[in-house]
Amino acid sequence: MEASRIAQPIGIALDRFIKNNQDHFAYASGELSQLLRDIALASKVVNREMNKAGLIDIMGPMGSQNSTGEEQQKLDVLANIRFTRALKKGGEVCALISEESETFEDLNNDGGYVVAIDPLDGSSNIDVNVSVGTIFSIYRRKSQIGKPITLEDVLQKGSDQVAAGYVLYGSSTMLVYTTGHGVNGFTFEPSLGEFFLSHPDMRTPEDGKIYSINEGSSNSFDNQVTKYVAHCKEKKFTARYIGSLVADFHRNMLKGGIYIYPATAKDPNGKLRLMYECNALAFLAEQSGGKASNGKDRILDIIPTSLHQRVPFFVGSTKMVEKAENG
Ligand code: AHM
Ligand code: MG
Repeated sequence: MEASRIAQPIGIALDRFIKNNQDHFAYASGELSQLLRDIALASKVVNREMNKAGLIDIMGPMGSQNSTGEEQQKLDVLANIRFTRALKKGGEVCALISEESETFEDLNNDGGYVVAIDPLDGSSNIDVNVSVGTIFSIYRRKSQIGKPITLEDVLQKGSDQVAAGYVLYGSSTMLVYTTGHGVNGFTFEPSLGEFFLSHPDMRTPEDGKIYSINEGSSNSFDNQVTKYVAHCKEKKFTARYIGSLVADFHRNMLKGGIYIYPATAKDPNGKLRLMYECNALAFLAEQSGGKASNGKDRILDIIPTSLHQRVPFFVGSTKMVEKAENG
């Protein structure tokens, strides 16, 4: 379901873009704008840490302390701390769901938003200098401001998202997000410390020729997925699997393709998490003209039953996802 799309000139700074488009938000109080800025700020800090990743061993082993006396952390833990801190200080978020925490965290009871985040997805790729990402979903809280957080606040379905996006720490760092009016991508300019609009109104091609799936598990794919992979080979599609969801998704959105993480013997419900991996990317996929499902049903319609619930994930070009769904 696409609403009106935002049109802005290439090169506009993220802050200005957010400000210019504030009246597109359902509740244009400025809080959601501030929240997006907080996420952008934290991502710049994480980006800085990421760029030093290979140097950490040189500068001091894990377990040692840095100059400000903090323990040196693995980057996914560190990213979680950075985002949590930024959202807590910002004040707009009442509850934070994170891949890194078993239960949700109460941040500010006066906040009107709930955030679900995977602070650093694909973090096993950092050691080998491969792109990783941050994925986030933003919801309005359902309970009254100031009252205790309820399960209804934290277990909202994907179609309730008011904004979602990702940061891709790749050959350049990009922030890509939607507020339900199309998808826009911003590239980080390190010397200025600012994101600039580089990919306005991103569109997923309706069809594509790239398929991304971990074929190492092909012995345990069900018939539907086995058949679809055979179809991709028959058509001589290109296989591309980085093993870093944000990077695979980003490439497919730009070039046309499908990403599948199906149910496998090891992960009977798939590996990926509904609340902070699939919902955000499903929202972005739909907003850019693509499609996302669990192989049968629309991801955004799934009513979550737990914070860390897993789902099989099929996302990308509409025609490819439809073909994969129909076997
Ligand atoms: P993570 O959240 O533990 O980093 O796992 C998610 C990652 C995705 O980025 C990636 O697409 C997938 O796991 C790869 O899994 P596999 O190695 O099983 O193919
Ligand atoms: Mg993850």
